[in-house]
Order: sequence, then C-alpha cells, then structure tokens
Amino acid sequence: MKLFVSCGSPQCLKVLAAAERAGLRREELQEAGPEDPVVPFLTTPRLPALQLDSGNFLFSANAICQFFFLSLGEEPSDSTNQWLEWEVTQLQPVVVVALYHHVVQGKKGEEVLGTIRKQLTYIDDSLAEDGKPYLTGDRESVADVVLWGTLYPLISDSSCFLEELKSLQRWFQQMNFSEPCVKAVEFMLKGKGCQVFKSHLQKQPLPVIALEKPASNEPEEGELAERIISEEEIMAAVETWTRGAAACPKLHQRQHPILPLDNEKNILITSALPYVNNVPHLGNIIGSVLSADVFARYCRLRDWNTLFVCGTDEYGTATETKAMEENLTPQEICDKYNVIHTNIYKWFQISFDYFGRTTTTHQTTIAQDIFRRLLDRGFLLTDTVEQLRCERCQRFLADRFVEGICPFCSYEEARGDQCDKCGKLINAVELKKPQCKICKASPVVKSSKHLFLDLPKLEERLEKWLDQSLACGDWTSNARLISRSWLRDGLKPRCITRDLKWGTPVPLEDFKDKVFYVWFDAPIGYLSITASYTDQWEKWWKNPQQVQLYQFMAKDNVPFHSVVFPCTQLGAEDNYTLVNHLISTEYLNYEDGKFSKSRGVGVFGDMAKDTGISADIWRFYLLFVRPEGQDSAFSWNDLMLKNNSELLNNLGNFVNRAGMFVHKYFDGCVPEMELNREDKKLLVHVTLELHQYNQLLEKVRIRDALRCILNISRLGNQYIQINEPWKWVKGSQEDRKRAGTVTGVAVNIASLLAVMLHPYMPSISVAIQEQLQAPRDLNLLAGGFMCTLPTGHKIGTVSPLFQKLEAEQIEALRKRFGGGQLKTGPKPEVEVKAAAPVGDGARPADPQKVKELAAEVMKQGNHVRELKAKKAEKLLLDAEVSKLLELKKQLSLMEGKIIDTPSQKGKKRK
Ligand code: B3M
Ligand code: ZN
Repeated sequence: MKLFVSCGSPQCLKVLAAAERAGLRREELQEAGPEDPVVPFLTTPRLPALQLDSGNFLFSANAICQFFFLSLGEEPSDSTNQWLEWEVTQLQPVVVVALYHHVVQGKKGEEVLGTIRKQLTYIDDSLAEDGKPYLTGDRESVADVVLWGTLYPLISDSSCFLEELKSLQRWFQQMNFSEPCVKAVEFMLKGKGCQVFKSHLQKQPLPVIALEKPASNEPEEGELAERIISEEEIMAAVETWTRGAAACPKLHQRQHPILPLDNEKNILITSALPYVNNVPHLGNIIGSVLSADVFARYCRLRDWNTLFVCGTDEYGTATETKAMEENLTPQEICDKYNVIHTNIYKWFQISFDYFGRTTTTHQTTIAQDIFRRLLDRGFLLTDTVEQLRCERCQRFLADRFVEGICPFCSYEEARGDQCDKCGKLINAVELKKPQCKICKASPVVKSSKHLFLDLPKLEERLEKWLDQSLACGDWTSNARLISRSWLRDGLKPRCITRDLKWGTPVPLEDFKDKVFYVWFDAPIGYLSITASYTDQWEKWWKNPQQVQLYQFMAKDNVPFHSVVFPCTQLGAEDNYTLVNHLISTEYLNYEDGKFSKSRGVGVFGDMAKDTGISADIWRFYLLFVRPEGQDSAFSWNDLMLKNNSELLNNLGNFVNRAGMFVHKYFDGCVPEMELNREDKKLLVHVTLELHQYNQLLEKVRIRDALRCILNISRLGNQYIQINEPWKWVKGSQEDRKRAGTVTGVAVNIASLLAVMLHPYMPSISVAIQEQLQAPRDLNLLAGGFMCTLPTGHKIGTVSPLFQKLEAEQIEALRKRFGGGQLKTGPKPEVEVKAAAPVGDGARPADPQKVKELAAEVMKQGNHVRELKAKKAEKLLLDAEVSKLLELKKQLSLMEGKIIDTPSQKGKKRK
C-alpha cells in the first residue's frame, strides 16, 4: 500500500489524518509533485491517491479516508454516509471559493466567511441539536475527519467567527487536538500556514455556484457578461419587458398616521437617536440616519407599509454641561440643537416620517410606566453605589465625564462606561487614575442609593428571544458577535438611575432627586417619539406579531439595543415589539484619522452644505464607502475619484447619452424597438442585476446593492458603445431602425436606473425621471426590468446630471476641513504645494474657467426661475436649486472668496 500526497493540495489533509489514525507507516507515504502522473490511467493528475496492495488505485480523498476507517473495522453508518455526501455536494464547493478568496486574493473576515456561513451554521446546529461530541454521535467517525480536513485551511486562523457557533467551535478544537490531525497539519503545512495551498488553488477552476458577491470597493466588470444565459431566462425577461408598466401596480398613497395593517408587510424603522448636544459628523450620519433612510426609501418603493422614526436624544449630563458652556438652560440647548439636527437631516434628505425628541410628556409617561411594570414584577434591585464625585465641579460625574485607565486592557483614555479599545463595559469607579473631564481634577468616591435592572434574572428569557431573533432576522455580523459575547460573559445588574436633574424623574419618593440613566431612558424614546407622532403608537410597539422592527446604529450602540433594552421590554411584560433586524456599521474614519470636533478635523453635518457638493453626491459617496463589515475611511481624493469615474463617466454619461439620442435622432420620442438576441440577453443581464439589488437590499446590504446600479449603467454604456446607434442612424431604413431599438432599450435602462437610484440619490432619481418623463408612482422594482417608456413616449429636456470635481477644489476642501496630505493614489493635477486654498489669494484662478462657470451659474439661475414660475414639483426644484447653489459656491471658490472660516468655527465647538 502506498499513499501519494502533495503538500499543496488541501484535499490531502483529511487523507493524512485518516491515514495517521489507521497507523500508516512512514515508508508507505510518498510526497509527489502536483503534476506527477501517479495514477497512470488518469488524463489529469490527481492527488491524493492510494495504491492498494492489489495494484488498484483510489483517487478520491473521501474514498481514501473511508478505506482507512474500514481497515480499522469501522463501518460507516447511514448518518456518516449522509455527512460525507453533504460534504461533497454542499460544503466543498463553497469552501473552495472561500479558500480562493482567502489564500489567493488575501481577503479576510466576513468577506471570506460570509460565503460559508450557511454551511457552518448547519454543522453547528446539527452538533448543538444532538448535544453529542461528534457529528454522528459519541464516537469519531470518518465524517468528522473529512469535514475537519475540508474546513481546517479556512477556519483555523479565523477563530473569531466561530465564537458565535459554540458547538462547531468545540468540535473543531477537539479535532484539532487529536493526534492524527496534529500530525497531518504538521506534515502538510510545515508551520507555513495556508499559503502552501496558493499555487494549487490558482490552478483549479472555480466551481460555478451562485455566490453572494463579496463586498468590495471595486466594480467587478464583466462578471455577469461571462455567465451563460438559458433560453428560459431569455423568454422570461422578454415577457416581463413586454408586459410594460401598464401591468405594474401603483404604489399606495401614503397617509399619516401610518399604522400597521392586516395582511401587509409592516416595517418599523428606527435610527439611533442622535445626542442633541452635538453636531453629528459624517460618520454619525452614515452609521444611523442615512443607512436607515436608504432602507426606508427602498421599503416604500416596494410598497411595504413602512414607518421611519427618529429624534434627538436630549437628556443627560452632556446636555447639562453644554447648557453651562453656552449659558443657556438645558431646555434651551435642546430646542436650539434640535433645530440644528433637523436642518442637517433635511439637507441630507433623510425621509423620516417623524423626527421627534425625547424631552416630552410621552417620554415621562411611557418610561415611568415601564419602570413601574419592572418594579412590580421584581426585576429591579436597590443598592448603594460608590460614585465618583468631583468636588471642584460640585457634582456627581456621569460616566462620560470621567476618563482614566481601563482596568481590563490598560488603555489610557477609557471612558467611564466603556473602553474604546477592548470594548468592555466599565464601572466608572473601577477606572484607574480617574479624572474629571471637565476640570481635570481627580474625583472622589461617594455613596448614593440607586436602582438596578436585574439582568441576571432576565438572562434566560433574553437568550431564548435572542436565539430566535438571530436565527430569523438579518443581524449584521458585528451585532451578532457583540450580543453573543455579552451573553457569554454573563449579565450583571445595571444601574438605571442617576444623581442628576436633567432627565426623566424616577417616580418613587425615595428617589425623587434622581432621574433615569440615559441608556435606560433613551431607547424608550423610540416609543415615546412614535407616541408623539400618533396616539395609536402601541399598534407599532406592542405588536410583535404584525411588525418587523429594523434598528440602525453604529456598533457601539449594539449592546444597549440587543441586550439591555430587550431585557427592559421583556421584563415589563407588555407584548412589546422587539428588534428583529439589528443593522450596525463599523466606524468611518476621516482621511487617515478620526473625526474630531475639538481639533476641527472632519466634515460635520452642518458644514457639508458649505462645500459646494450637493447632498446627493455626499449621500452617494458615504453609501459607497459605508463601513459595512469593516472600518472604512472618508477620503477627499477618493470622493473626487468616485464622483468623476462612477457618477460622471459611468452613470451620468450613460443616462445622458441615452436621453440625448432620443432627442437628437428621434425628435424626443422613444422610437420603435425590435429586439434581437443580443438585446434580449442584455435584458437578462439587467434583470439579474436588478434581482441581486433586491436581494441585497432585502438583507440590508446597502453598500453592495449600490454596486448593482453602477453595474447596470456599465452594461448600458457597453451596449451603446458596441451598437453605435449614432452611426446606424445615418444609414438605411433598416439601419435606422436598429439605432432606434438600441436607443429605446438604453433609455428604458436609464428609466430603471432612476428608480433604483431613489434610495441612494433621491434628487438625482427625480431629475432623471423628470428628464425622461418616466412614471414615478409605480411598484417597479419587484416585477423585473420592464419597458416603462414605450414607443412614442415623449421625454423631457435632457441635461447633464453630474459635474466634475477638480483636484484643486478638492485640495482646497481638504485644507479647509483638516486631514493629512495626499499619500497614495493618483497625484492631483495640481501640485499639492500650489494648491493652497484659492481663497488665500495664493493662486489666481484661470479666467477662462471663471467665465465658463459664471455662464453656467446664469443658465442654471434661469432654469430655476422657470421651474418656479411653472410651479414645478418641490423635490425637483430643490434639486435644481441645490445645483445652482453648488455652482455658485464653486464660482466663489474659484474667484477666491472663501465661504466661511471653518477652522475657527470648528474650534469654538467644545
Ligand atoms: N444617543 C448614542 C449615540 O448616538 C445615543 C443613541 C441612543 S439610541 C436609543 O451614539
Ligand atoms: Zn471636575
């Protein structure tokens, strides 16, 4: 007997482990090169291979493993066989792809594991269900070895993922420690890790399976074009196309108050309530309100019964402090900043159905009711606590006003409630070397009586609910991980009262000088804000049977939404609606650092409009770099690149050309269309992207779905480029007809793009629809790609949608808002040194360009006046006005007028 293995082939791992287990002698093992023709009768060399004493060969890895187990007298059970088949048909194909991403393309984390999550979860569930140590029971079988060997290269160094799959993790570790596996790993990897598989993987054809696209910033060009299209797909696409918009249901008129309806999909969307005392920066905006807005807009486009609420989070010490700083009362601070927030979100076109605030009587009523219910049910404890008090400031210090050294990881700037480095929750008194953040004095410890939410008592209920919500809902992986790890560490009672004035009063005589802690109070804000919107708020919030709750936030808010607040709701026992889908982002950095108000670094919500860049462009870019799965960074240079390549050259160019052809060659009327095979194939490609877009957005994969839009417009550009309608239109009758078909299909794609863009760039979406006179109130996404602009349809005036961002303009903005110099990426057209803000008078602007821009400003001004006279729709008008303002800003920048002095403005804020 001789076993031939190649150390580059991942399949050899399991074979070696099985061989070790069966006691294969060293001289029976032979290493061979991957191309060695070990099995003489095979046309392509295959390893591993086992030559039996009879001279016959086994050359399938699983068959070899089975052989070794049989040699020990271990017959496979039915269940073992079933696992082996599952491994070949379900597991291996995805593992190969994931390995390819990981080893060859160097991808990490979710990008790799996302591909095999389903399969890993299946294994985990099976192990957990039976509660047995091995796949098929109490004894290790060949199935364990085979699955282990397949998974090892992939998950051995991504153990973080397994944290939530406890049973799988336990099983995997146990296998890893078994002697045969240890030896197999040593022999194969020789301490070098999975890179040993690289060249092998590069040579293998990738199995064709329907993969979820890994998130990537780069468009994957041509990916769809290579897919083979079936006749059925073509027929279906043509049928949908032909049915046209006439067959398309109208979107329901939305009427306030929006309430859950029987037999409807009722979607309740919240975005984390922004602290009132701060101006939100771009990172805050993308993390919660903007992400939620995209989803809300998408849901409405699908005609789902959707309510989107948010509001300012107004209570707490931070507000009191801010009031002191600005010499106002806390209420005045809230009133002032609530308006600032409202205006910022209005500018960003966040489509709240209601934007409220937490300082209302509804808040008091509902919070106190929940509190009483918890008290009556025995879920509250009383305890005396040691608290930090700053004698110099004469006040107890709220968590966020203390800073010190983290007791767990020794990070020097840990906050009083949480450490930003290790993420652990901290009790302020446990901080080493605490400091009052306001006056820098060292606070003293004083005791005071407080109320606690008895989380340990609620832990079991929470776990049951969480298991179920995680299994059925779309939780982002960081949200899953954070929630699981909280539960794993065990819950401790949490203090829900504070020695403060600015908060919801605790309705107990003994505690009359205290208020609720903001993190107990704030999530109740979701309910009370809805109550301010409609007195029938309970139809949303006490109706888990009918309502699906989606909550959007940055990752530091997760535990409060997945553990603490659900415990509050569960303990209050009033049939509350609990979160079904928790969507949390990672962090957005600014250039190569962090946003910092105190250092005046970064773009804050109220400044975005002063950049001369329109809200839609901001939205697009923030959504394009949305920190999904990992931190990402805002970069001025990248913003410019994405605007100029994706928006101007790709999307804008396509939509504009399509419309221009209709005007120029066909008198503004959509020509006759007679689809040939290539056109029909294009319909399929567009349909596939549209399906993908829907699937992704249904799972709230916002950033990835945006790629589908750009892919479609790329397809459209290619289509125009290949079919050259501008040439055919000059030819014979037949040729002209061909040009007509291409133009008609293209302008219909543009019409579809307008709909798909709506969640991301609402003004641009309206602008396109206005230009094409495309139907707007139809449920166009669900049905597939339809001909919405039929032959004879007259389109409106077509004009460019986007403008080029110039390097000097961007450089000036970067200077203005802080952030490092260009390090990577293409050099701007202008030398960095020369690109001092134009306003400094360092560089006179090109007079020709100034003249051109001035002309454009005038033209746009006239356009806006016309629209106003026509009483054009508000959204469109807004869009055109913002374009005008943008042009004006650019002009003043160019003429050397700086719009304001942001660095000082930044410094004044705290
Ligand atoms: N205001 C914290 C934050 O914006 C907090 C969220 C409350 S959600 C109920 O990060
Ligand atoms: Zn102090």
